[in-house]
This record gives sequence, structure tokens and C-alpha cells, in this order.
Amino acid sequence: MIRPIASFSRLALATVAAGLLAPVSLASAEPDAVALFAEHCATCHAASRLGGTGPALIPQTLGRMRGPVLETVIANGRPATQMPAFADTLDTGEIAALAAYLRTPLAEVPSWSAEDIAASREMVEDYTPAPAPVFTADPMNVTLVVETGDHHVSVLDGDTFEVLDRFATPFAVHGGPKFTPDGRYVFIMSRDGFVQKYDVWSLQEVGRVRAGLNSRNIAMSHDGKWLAVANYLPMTVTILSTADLSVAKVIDVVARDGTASRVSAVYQAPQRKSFILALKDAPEIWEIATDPGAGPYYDGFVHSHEAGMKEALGAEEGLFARRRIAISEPLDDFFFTPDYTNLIGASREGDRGVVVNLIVGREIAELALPGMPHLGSGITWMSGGRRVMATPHLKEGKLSVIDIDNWETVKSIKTEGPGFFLRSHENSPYVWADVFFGPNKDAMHIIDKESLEIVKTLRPQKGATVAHTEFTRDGRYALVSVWEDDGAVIVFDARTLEEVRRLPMRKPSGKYNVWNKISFSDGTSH
Ligand code: DHE
Repeated sequence: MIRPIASFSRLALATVAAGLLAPVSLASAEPDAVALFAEHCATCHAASRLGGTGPALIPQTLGRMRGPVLETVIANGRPATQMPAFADTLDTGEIAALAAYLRTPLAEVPSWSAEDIAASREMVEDYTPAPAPVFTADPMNVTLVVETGDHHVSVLDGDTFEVLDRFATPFAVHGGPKFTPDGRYVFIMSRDGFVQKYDVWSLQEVGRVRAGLNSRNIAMSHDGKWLAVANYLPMTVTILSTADLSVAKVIDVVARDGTASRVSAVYQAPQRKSFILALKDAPEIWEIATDPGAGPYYDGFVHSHEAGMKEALGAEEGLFARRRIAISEPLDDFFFTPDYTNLIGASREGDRGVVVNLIVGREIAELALPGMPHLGSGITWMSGGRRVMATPHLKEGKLSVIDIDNWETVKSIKTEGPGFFLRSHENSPYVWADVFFGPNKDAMHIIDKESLEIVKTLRPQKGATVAHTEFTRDGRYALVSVWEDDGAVIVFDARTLEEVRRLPMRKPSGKYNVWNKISFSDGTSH
């Protein structure tokens, strides 16, 4: 059994609570929100506000609860969780004061050291690795569905769509779970920094660890040995051993000029045997070697093999050696070309894409991409004999299609509203593009890969958010989320575009097919 997370959280967070985080005093706030928090919230959410049995209550996570949602949760509680309703205990003024306090940033960036991480590690005592899959389904065609409605993952047989297992995850999973290269184990990350390891063959959780206090995403090394966790709080990248979730290294993310930076995201670059880090607050991209035999990674602004440069520039060598790539401004949200030679990052203003060549370590091209491109959702395919990539835009109803050999925009496809995710498969003639925002959020566009025209728009559930597609291993079926509390995963025949099954799910978000992920299938964002 897993010991309750509260047992370690109280212990490990005590360090943070004790000294670092003096509560922010809101001189003008009446009633006394700090006292109200201590009385009603701290037992579950920790005096530090960094989470215990309940999630962290800090702007980094609560910022996503727009309008008066926070006040409503305090007043009414959350169904099917331990969060009680406070409407009978607190008046509206007290609830408003508490909500304002929770939206206030922490006074200091908390520390979360390698020791804290190690102390948070919880391995499941009765976990026994099965010698072979405990089910008859094709283990390579298993698909995980993240259900954010009640913080669970459903494990689907990709042939029969039977649910093989449904397990609880940490609160608020974000980003794609990452599989080991053999597809046996999967790692799942929550915004509060928890990393959970699950054995797909045994259908059992292996353990979990808190690798950060507020985290962005995770990446698997080329050899499956290391898992990198990108953190906002503290400003670090944590590298865990995938074998036992022990801490291999915690790297403070500090730019060359001494500026500490949050890490927007970490990506795997398997061909390069490295992790690539997007830094939020500094004009640098970091590359971290996952190859023990890595040659000198210059801690400077050149990548050269000249003798003598090594010492002068503070080169690092071997496993986890760090290389800095200087760029003209911080870039976010990377798309990688399939050979991992180039990446496209989005500029802060959200109006440009900047191409960075990872071999020479510098910017080589710029693309006009107004409307905030969501490059992390970008996918590539062959169209008209050339390789193109497409990206949705978070602030405009369009998809930009770019030729990745000359970086020219081939086409701008008008959609019924801004979209979030794109998907295809090598065996499918279509790209599936959702409309995530606005009145047409129930639309899913089907785009012909050759003509680059929308050939059909599906509306499987009127008024519901219909988003994120994943294919089965062979590309025969496309699975789409009805992204609602009382939602579903709809299985479409990927050729006829007809609905063939509807599986009830609690606010399903992303879906991840083992084979498509570990084989870096064409049409999948990595
Ligand atoms: Fe995500 C992936 C960043 C908001 C659901 N999101 C990613 C990745 C990044 C990212 C860098 C790639 C990580 C990976 O998979 O390894 N997301 C961001 C943001 O910066 C943004 C806009 C603001 C934020 O709050 O962080 C953001 N993301 C959201 C949401 O609001 C979504 C829709 C709901 C949620 O769960 O938070 C959301 N993001 C997702 C999903 C993926 C994802 C489902 C994985 C997609 C995949 O198919 O791999």
C-alpha cells in the first residue's frame, strides 16, 4: 500500500513552512485572511500553501481558475474530493479575503532540495513486477486516458477499448505521460510536482515522488534511464532515476549573467542523446547530455571542439553535462524537426517563431506567426513531396502550415476558432484539429494532408468541448475527448470518420498510445 501522501508532505514541507515562507501580510485585507488560512486550510494544504493532502494553493496553480471560481470552490467544496464547503462557516467577505490571499504570490521562492525530494519518495510496498503482461491485449496498443475530472487514468485495450485498469493520479496532471522506450513503464506528472511511476504490464503503481513544488512537464532520456522534470518552483530541473525514482541530480537554473530562471518545459532529443530545456526568464536554451560519453559541452556561447576552449569556457563533460545556447530573447513552447536538428520556439509576444539549429547552437531563421502559435502541439507530415509542419494558434482561428526545409509558410488554414491540439498518423490521410476556444469548441476539423483543405468538420456533441485526438497503433481508429466532467472518449473509424464507440469518462484530456509514443509516430507531438 502507498502511505498517505500527507505523511511525507507534512514532514518534508515542515522545512519550507518553518522558515522560508513568512506569510504575506495583507495589511489592508479585512478580515484576517492569514489567520483564516491557518485555521481552516493549513491542515490539508500546509502552512506553506505548498500542498499536503490537498493541492498547493499558490497563483502558479490557481491562476488557471478564472473569475470567481476559487471563491465558489471555497464556498461549495469540490464533489468527490475531501474539499469541504465553507459557506456555512465563513461569510462572503471572509471567503473573498481568503481567495485574494491565495492569489497572492509567495513571499520568497521556496527551496526544494534533493533531500526534500528524496524524503517525499513513496514506493508501493506490495508492488510486484509481473514477468509478462497480466492481460491478453497487445501491450503496444494500450492507450492511457488522463481523466482530469476526478484525477484518474484509464488504461484502454486499443483493440477492444475495454478498460483494463483505472488508477488514481496526483491532483492536476499536466502534459503528456512519458513511457520508457520498451513501453513497459509510464511516468505521469502533476502541476504540484509529483511524478508517479506506473507499470503497464502489471497494471500497478510503482511509486511516486515530489520532484518540484510547481512543475511544467517531464521528459524521458533516450535510453529510458532518466526522467527530467521542468520546474517553475523552485527554479530547477530535477533528474530522477526511472528505476526507483531516486534523485540523480537537481540543477539550479541560472543563466550565464546570474539570472535565475523558471523552466518552461523540458524535451527529449533522442537522436542527440540529450534533454533540451526552454528557459522562461533568460535568453538561453539548455541542452543536458543523457549520454555518459558526451564530449565537452561548452558553458559558453560557442560550440567548438578547439582544444583549450574547454577550460576557458568551463566546459562540462559526460552524463548531465550542460550546454548553453544563447538566443536573442527567451523562447517558449518548442517544436522539433523529426531529426532533432532544428527547433522552432515562440517569442514572448507570441507573434514570431524563431528557428534554432542545435548543431551550430544559434538562431538561423525567423517566421512571422502572429496569433500566439502553440508550437508544442505542432506535428509534421509529408505533403506534395515536401515535409511540412503545422501549428495551431491560441489566439486566432487558424493553422499555419510551414515547409520545414525552407521555413516558408505554405498555407494558413482558417478554422472555426483557436485550437489547442493537432494529431495525425502515418496510416491516416487526415490531420485532426480541434477548436478549443470560443463558441465552436464542439468542432473537430478533419484536414486532408495533401490538399491542406478542411474536408469535414465533426460535431459529435453539441456545445461540449471536443478536443485532443489520439490514434490506435495501426491508425485505424481515432480517439477524441469530450472534455467535460460528464464526458467521454469517442472512438471514430479514422477512414470513414463514423463514430463507432463512446466510452464514458470524467473530463478526459490527453490520450497516449504506447506504440505511437515510443516509436515517435509521424503526426504525434513529442
Ligand atoms: Fe498544456 C502539453 C504548456 C495549458 C493540457 N502543455 C503541454 C506541454 C507544454 C504545455 C510545454 C508539452 C509538455 C509535454 O507533454 O511534455 N499548457 C502549457 C502552457 O504554457 C499553458 C498554455 C498554460 C499553463 O497553464 O501552463 C498550458 N495545457 C494547458 C491547459 O489549460 C490544458 C488544456 C488543460 C490542463 O490539463 O492543464 C493543457 N498540455 C495539456 C495536455 C498536454 C499538454 C493534455 C499533452 C498533449 C499531448 O498530446 O502530448
